[in-house]
Amino acid sequence: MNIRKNFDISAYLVVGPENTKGRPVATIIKDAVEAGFTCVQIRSKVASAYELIQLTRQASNVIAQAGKSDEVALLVDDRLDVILAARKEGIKVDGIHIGQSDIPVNVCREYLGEDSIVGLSARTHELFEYIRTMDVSQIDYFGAGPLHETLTKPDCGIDLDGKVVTRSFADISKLSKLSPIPIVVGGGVKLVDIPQLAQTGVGGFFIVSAVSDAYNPKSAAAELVNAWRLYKLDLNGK
Ligand code: TZP
Ligand code: MG
Repeated sequence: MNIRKNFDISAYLVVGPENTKGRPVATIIKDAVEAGFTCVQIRSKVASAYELIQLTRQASNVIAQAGKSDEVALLVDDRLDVILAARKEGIKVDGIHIGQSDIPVNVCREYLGEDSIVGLSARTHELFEYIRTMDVSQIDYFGAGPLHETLTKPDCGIDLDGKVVTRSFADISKLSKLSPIPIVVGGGVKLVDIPQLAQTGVGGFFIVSAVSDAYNPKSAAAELVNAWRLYKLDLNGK
């Protein structure tokens, strides 16, 4: 089964041990997947390679236990080494998420193979440039944002003068129309943003704290998924 072909970025959880208020990462992932999240990314700037491999193993097991290994993609942020090591240990990891200062797309593609997912984030104005000038055939989706300033990643969207530049729904719609590949938007996204975000035409939303910080992550995740489905349906019905 090639998950790259029916990859769904509509409800995309990004999570690591620094985001869960001390709760196990695997439990948050289980809640999100059971609530209908369609993609999971392990992201940690503090965990060791060993811990990241363990987290990836647990995430892969949780997705398998939910019977969703063929539909919910498991990605790792930045760490090509961790993905390759995890695969060596027999863990099903579906791909990588990188930024523009990380390992280049073509290198990731070469090491991970044609069936893997490679996602790329960049600042929105850089994405416009990227779409105009670069070959996007090796990339499966773009990550864009932030929609709002976020404590989870305070430097997200920071400009040359040190100010955070957030993205309007109009910017996001424009990007979505121009992009030959799907866009997932994150950075400060909360439940109240979902109706408008769904109307921009993007492929989905990515979330850290709205799920991993929640008192009840499973019901928070379910509300997000249901809102997205509802407003997408509304859009398609019009
Ligand atoms: N990349 C861009 S913003 C962000 C990442 C990982 C964090 C988003 O976190 P939150 O808590 O959903 O604002
Ligand atoms: Mg990165």
